[in-house]
Amino acid sequence: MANIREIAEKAGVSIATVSRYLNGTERVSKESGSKIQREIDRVGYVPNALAKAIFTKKSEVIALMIPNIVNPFFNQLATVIEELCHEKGYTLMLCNTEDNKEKEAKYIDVLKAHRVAGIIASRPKCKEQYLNCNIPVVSFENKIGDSIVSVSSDNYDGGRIAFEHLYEKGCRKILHIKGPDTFDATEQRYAGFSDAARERDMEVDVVNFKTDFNLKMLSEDLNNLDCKIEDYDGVFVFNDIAAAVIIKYLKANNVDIPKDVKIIGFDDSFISELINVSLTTIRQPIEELGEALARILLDEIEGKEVPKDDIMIKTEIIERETTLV
Ligand code: XLF
Repeated sequence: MANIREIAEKAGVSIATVSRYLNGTERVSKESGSKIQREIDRVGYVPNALAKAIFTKKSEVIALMIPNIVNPFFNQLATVIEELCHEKGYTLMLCNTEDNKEKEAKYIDVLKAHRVAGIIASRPKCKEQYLNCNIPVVSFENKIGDSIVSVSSDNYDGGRIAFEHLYEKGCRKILHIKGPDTFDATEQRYAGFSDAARERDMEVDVVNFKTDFNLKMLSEDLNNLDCKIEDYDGVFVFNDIAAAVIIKYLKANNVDIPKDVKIIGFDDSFISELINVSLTTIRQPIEELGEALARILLDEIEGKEVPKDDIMIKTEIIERETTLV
C-alpha cells in the first residue's frame, strides 16, 4: 500500500505538507491540497487513524462497553448510541465485557492505547481503571466514582411499581427473582419492591439469579432454585430475558399464565412483546437513556459543560398478557 512519502513525491510537495493536510491541523494551500487529494484517490491511500489520533490528540472513535451482546436490551441501547455518535461524526467500537472484570480491564488498556475519544461503560466493574484512564467516561448503571456521571433508570421506583401492580391484581403469594448482587440496578429494583411490600405488611420471598444473559446459565439458575415458582401467584423477575426463561418453564409445566401465576419483567425490550405469553414489564426508557449517555459523553469530549449529578430517568409499567385478567 502507498505510504505518505510516495504521496508527497507524486504530488510534488513535502512529507510535512501531506501530514498537515491529513491531520487538518494547519493550513495547506488549495493547490497543494488538491494535488495531494488527487494522489490519495488515485492510489486508494487509507490514513493511519491511530497515528493521527496520537499526533492530534483527538480521535473519532467512541467505545461502548456492554456487559453482553445477546441481551436485547443492550442491543437496543447500543443502536440508539451508535446512531447519535454517527450523526456527530464518531464511530462506535463495541466491547462485549460479559460482566468479566479481566476482559473489561483488557479492553480499557486497548482503548487507552488506541487513544479513543471517550468510553460509555455499562455496568462497569473496573472502577479504579476508569477513574485513572484520562479519557472522558460516562457510566450506565453501576456508579464508578464522584468524578464520573452515571445514567440509569429509576430502578428503585420501577421495583415499587412492579410490586403495586401485582398487589392490585390480587397476588398475595409473591416471589421476586432478583439479579446478581453485583448489579446496582437490580439491587435497587429489589429494594423498591421489598419496601413497597413492607408498606403493605406483606412478606415476599426472594431468590437469586447469577446471570442475565447466557440461556444455558439462566436455565441452570432456574434448576437450582430452592423454591417452586408454580407455588406463587405473582412473580417479579429482574429483567425481561430472565422473565422469558421463567415463562417457558411455567408453560412447560402446564401452568396457566396469568390465571395461576402473574409475571412482571423489567426493561420493555423488544422480546417482551414478541414472546408468547406477552410480558407485562417495567419500561426502561431506552431512547432517553441512550441519548443521555451519548450526549453527556460527546459534550465532555467537546469541552462543553456537563451535568455534575447523576441522571435518573423515570420508568413506567407496560401491561401485557402475563398480568392481564
Ligand atoms: O443491569 C440490568 C439488569 O438487566 C439491566 O438494566 C437489565 O435490566 C438489562 O436487561
